[in-house]
Amino acid sequence: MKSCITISLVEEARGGPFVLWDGLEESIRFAGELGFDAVEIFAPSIEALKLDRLGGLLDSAGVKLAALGTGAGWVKHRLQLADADAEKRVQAKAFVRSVIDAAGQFGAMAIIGSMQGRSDDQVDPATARGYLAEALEDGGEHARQYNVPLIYEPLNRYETNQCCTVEDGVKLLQSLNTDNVRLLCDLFHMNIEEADIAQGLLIGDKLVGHVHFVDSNRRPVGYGHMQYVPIIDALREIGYDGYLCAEAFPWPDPHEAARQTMRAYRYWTSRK
Ligand SMILES: [Mn+2]
Repeated sequence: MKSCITISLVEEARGGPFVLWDGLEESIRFAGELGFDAVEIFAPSIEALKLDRLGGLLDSAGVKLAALGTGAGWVKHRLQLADADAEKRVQAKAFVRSVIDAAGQFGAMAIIGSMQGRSDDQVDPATARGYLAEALEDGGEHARQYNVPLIYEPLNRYETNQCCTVEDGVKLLQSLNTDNVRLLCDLFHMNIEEADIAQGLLIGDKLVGHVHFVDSNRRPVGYGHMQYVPIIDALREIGYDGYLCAEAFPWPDPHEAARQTMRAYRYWTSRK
């Protein structure tokens, strides 16, 4: 299992669960200095990623790009994949494809989280789920050219009513024609929704494609009451070899949150 840390470039998301906030250059440099294998970036636009310079920044820091979030599609542009308006859904899918293209050139994955949207007065649950499935088919097949899966994240009930558990996510993925979508198992959401977090990971099995490594209160691992022994055991049991990525509040501050995440990562992955 590899280490990864989140970088946010989205000012509107201040207060959100991202660890590093010091801009692209400084955040990538700091992640490399602490020994992280990779970074996951939450950017307001493709332009903000400075794609012509990103490769050089990553190389000189010795870190890889693990993934790009698509959350700005919702946070900044109010685009979501289950919108009642067909034109908005087209725009949302195009935004996701643009993130897949940006990530793909670095061998990185795009993540569908808040862009999955939800059912509401205008879109009933089955229809919303159908719109989401359609978008995952589209994105999953689009990502194939880069030899990476598209990543879909079940969220807790306060953030979506599409899929809230790993089991529900597995059902959705199994209903698709494409086999190129994997699940993001975020321990914070799982702590709210799963009866048993380790069991949820076992249900996810080979469909687990990315992990958000965080504590019960969304602080860095070690600052809450999550029980990691069964979680790490379950990840080993399913042969998970992807990233443990810290998507956590920058508590008590970004640099200490990053250092604590690295201490916790080393502790839990070296444990016999
Ligand atoms: Mn997450």
